[in-house]
Amino acid sequence: MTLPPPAFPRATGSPAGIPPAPTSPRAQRGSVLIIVLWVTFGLVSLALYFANSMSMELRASENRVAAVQADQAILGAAKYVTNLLADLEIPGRLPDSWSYRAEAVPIGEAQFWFIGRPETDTAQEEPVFSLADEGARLPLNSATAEMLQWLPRMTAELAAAIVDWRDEDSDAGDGGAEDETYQRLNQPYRCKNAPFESLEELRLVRGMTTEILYGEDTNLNGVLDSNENDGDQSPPVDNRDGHLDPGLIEYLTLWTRPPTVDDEGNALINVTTGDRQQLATLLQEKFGADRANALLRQLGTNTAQLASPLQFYLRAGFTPDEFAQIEGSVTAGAPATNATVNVNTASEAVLACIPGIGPDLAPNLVARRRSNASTAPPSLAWVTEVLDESQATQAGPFLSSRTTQFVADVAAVGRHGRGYRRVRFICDLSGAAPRLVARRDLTDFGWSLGREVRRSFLLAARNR
Ligand SMILES: [Ca+2]
Ligand SMILES: [Ca+2]
Ligand SMILES: [Ca+2]
Ligand SMILES: [Ca+2]
Repeated sequence: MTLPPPAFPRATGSPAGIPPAPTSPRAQRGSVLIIVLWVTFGLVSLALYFANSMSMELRASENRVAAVQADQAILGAAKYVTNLLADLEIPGRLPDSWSYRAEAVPIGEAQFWFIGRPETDTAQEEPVFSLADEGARLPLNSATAEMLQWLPRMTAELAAAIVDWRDEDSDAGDGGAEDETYQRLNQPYRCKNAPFESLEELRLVRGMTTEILYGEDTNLNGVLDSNENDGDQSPPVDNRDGHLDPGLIEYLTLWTRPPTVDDEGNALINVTTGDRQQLATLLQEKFGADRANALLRQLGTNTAQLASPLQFYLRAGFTPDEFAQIEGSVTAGAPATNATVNVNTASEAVLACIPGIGPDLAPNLVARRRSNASTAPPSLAWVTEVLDESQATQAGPFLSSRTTQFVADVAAVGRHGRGYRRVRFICDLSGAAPRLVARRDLTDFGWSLGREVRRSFLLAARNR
């Protein structure tokens, strides 16, 4: 019996009946190496991926921590301001900038700054660090259309529309806008017919644009940042003239209130409607009986037409020094409903809006104020060196010499200059104790601390 030939197992991929070449140990080791390399490569990629996402997470949480630190610094700054303003050396006047800390003030690992306003030069590129005077601004809820018209970027129609927005009636002023206009819009809404509650509300008024409201100063720091002087290379579109042309928001306020008490907390004496005996006592205490009698004689008994302390000054014939001593104790006219502008701090653009001053006399007033320099206590009397009697009488009801509302525009950063935050507070001193009456978060308006501060953080980061 013959045996059949041995059958070779058929290997997949081998031609039938041909045995596969035996794999050498070296080839096997090569394959394993490649597999191991791939696995290692995969593991390393995964590790790198997770490391990267962890480092991103770490950085994000560091930023969050820094932001919390900055928020805390802002709260600290608010406390600092209320304490500082509770004890003003010269009531009604912003404390001198050397008497408090306004720049890179440390609170733990965070720091804060007060963003102020430059005295004059609007071509300045680095911010001024100080508190600011809200009384330097024009009161939006009481300024007439004729006054508003003189503001930069304003038109007669827009001024009329602003007044229509806040007045109770629905009769449109000349070129203004009431319900009828707003109801015709694609997305209609009602005219408010009530006072403004925020300056941003102006964006609802017919004719208002973001350019008119914010102007070139898009980060609202009062100085010319590089993007605000490069034409249309980066927002905003600006005229590249090397000067800051701010928007309306820079000149307006909702927060000024005339004081009702003097520096000691006593009610003011109204020289128009108040008790004459009270006035006589005040004058006798300050200047003695003889001088008091002379002043009262000159004033006369018919005071019903006195509309302002400035008119009182002119009528009674005080010397400027005398008047400065009693100014903080008197008021005049109807119970003050109109908020006034501080003539000792207001800009030329704001003074130009005041009746009796206007754009012609505003530069003279500012020039005279600068040459007079420090007058302590602050006074109105010097205004009559520039305005004649009729101009001063016209301007008087709109002017004050002191302020009881100050601005703390606080910008803060946390650890390593991260977590930028900014909040603008209004501190009101018109009552018995300082009160924060308004708070506006300005973080979204972007970096406001200028190039120098940013550079110092970059340098510090490089040296870490
Ligand atoms: Ca109206
Ligand atoms: Ca700016
Ligand atoms: Ca620009
Ligand atoms: Ca400009």
